[in-house]
Amino acid sequence: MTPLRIGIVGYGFMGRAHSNAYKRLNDFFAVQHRPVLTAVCARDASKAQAFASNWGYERVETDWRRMVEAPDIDLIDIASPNDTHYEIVLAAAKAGKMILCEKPLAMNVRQAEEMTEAVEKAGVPNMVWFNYRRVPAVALARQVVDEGRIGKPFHYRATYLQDWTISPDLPQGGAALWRLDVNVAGSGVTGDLLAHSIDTAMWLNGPISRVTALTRTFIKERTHAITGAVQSVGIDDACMFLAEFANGSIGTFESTRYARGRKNFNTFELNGAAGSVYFDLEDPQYLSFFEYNQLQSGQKIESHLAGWRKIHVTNSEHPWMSHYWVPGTTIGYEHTFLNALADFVAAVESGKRVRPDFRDALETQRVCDAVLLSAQTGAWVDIQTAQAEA
Ligand code: SOE
Repeated sequence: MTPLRIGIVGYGFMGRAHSNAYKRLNDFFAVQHRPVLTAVCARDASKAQAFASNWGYERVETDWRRMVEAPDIDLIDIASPNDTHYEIVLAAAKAGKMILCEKPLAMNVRQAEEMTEAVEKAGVPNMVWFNYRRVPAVALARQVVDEGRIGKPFHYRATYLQDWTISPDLPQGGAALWRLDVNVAGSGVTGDLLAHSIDTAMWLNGPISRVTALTRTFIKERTHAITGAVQSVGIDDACMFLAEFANGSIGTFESTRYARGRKNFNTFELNGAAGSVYFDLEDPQYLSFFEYNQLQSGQKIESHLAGWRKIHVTNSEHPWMSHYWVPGTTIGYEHTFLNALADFVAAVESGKRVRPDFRDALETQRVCDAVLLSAQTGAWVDIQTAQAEA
């Protein structure tokens, strides 16, 4: 087997999720590469060392440039805060490394364009960790769409709700709460949560052509965890937007971190002339599907038995499930990263394009930026470029 020597930047929640995928890849997927946990990089050497010891990384680096240039690293994985992605990607592409990057790809479209150009010019395999595409039920929704079972689409409806920032006492900034600091995160729920919803939406229903948005910052000032000063809050705590898709359907997107009781409530529904699909990440083993397919005298009608079916997406025929347990048994959140990694490595081996790559993530970034601009101006904003073909 060929070693795939990993250098990861960041040891937080995503550093753990990705590391778990590297460790389990060969247990479940018959690929030719074997990930080697070579280095973890972070500014805090002792925390990085604790992470390295726990997950089995061979060494610790405190300067990402050294790690990017190290000859014994094949792949750079960026699991650090959003404001670090740009520089690391440009350097890693220049060094000819494969690159996996956390979402959102960049702080803004300008950065995302440069990053996409850099990886394409360097010809390095790249992928962005929009992991929810790799929930088997979400991938089954895509299959249902591809099979023409939704028919002409009319509506797309997405929500992504959490509740962990409601307390005004929560500081902003620092290792744990950088998502609240606009200088580090770039935006609030738009880049952090709606980027997921937009990626899924465009994957299922095609490009978004224009948007109009409303954002709200409920708590205007928070103490900064690093400076200790009370500073104004620059992120969007909540965002709602309307979208028009290029295929003529219309969509609503809603996200907040102030929906009391909602922890990671990521849902979508797509309604077409022939059928509908509905998914809820808090019930992730299921895809709900309504099919308008009862035939009577050659005509489609709704019979007395028509209704939503809740498909338990755990059969071997379902995406990725044959790699795990027996039908009826479930997999979890961590497997979405494992599935993504397996697809990435298989694509490296076959020379095929893996999705979502930087070009896909750039299109998502265009929508995020358009949403934020629309929220500022109150106007509809067109999304300028065409989405790469799926
Ligand atoms: C935010 O709370 C967060 O951790 C996001 O950053 C992740 O992308 C999402 O999957 C779960 O929620």
